[in-house]
Amino acid sequence: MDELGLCLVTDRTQTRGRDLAAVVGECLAAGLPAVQVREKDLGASDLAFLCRRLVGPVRDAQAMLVVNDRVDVALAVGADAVQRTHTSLPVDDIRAIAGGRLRIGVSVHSLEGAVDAELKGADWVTYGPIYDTPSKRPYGAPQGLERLATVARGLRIPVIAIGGITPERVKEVRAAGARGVAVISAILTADSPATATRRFLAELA
Ligand code: TZP
Repeated sequence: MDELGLCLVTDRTQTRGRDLAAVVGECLAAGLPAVQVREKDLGASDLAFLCRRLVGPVRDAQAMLVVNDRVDVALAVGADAVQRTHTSLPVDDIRAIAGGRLRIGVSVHSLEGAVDAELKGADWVTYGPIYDTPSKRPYGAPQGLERLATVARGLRIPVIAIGGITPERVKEVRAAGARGVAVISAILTADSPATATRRFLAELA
């Protein structure tokens, strides 16, 4: 599976009390190709501790480890990539710090943001929310499939769709031009995160 095909984005508050590292391990064993550690409330030390619990299983599965926002933590734990958000260091600074040691994903919410990220040297953009999703309601209406298609057409780098993605929606977001999908709740809150992962992978195949 293409490592950009399916990325589990973490939120340890959504695991229904299960240990996040155990849930991620189960998903990796099911074939998950990428994990983005996104725990906004953790400081650098706790974030690095969590990432280090995940590095071994991620490596064993030959998957990709992405750290949200923190280029320092990404480098310290030997991650593969950093995911830039609108409050992160600019792509130029990330590149200056990380050199060729990290790939850079950029979270964007508009065509302009996506084009700018590509120009600055992003390796991919994550665009969304495509569908309604509770955590993003305060920021307005979802982007929808048509805008996703416009962004995908306007870029050369891969576009990853995020926000309200379920296995049932994979085919239409791919048809709109997304290279892959990034998912929180449809995997983390599932009765069986491994089964949910397999359902995504089957739709992506
Ligand atoms: N960025 C855009 S939507 C979103 C993020 C982090 C939340 C995605 O969560 P879910 O549960 O997969 O809709």
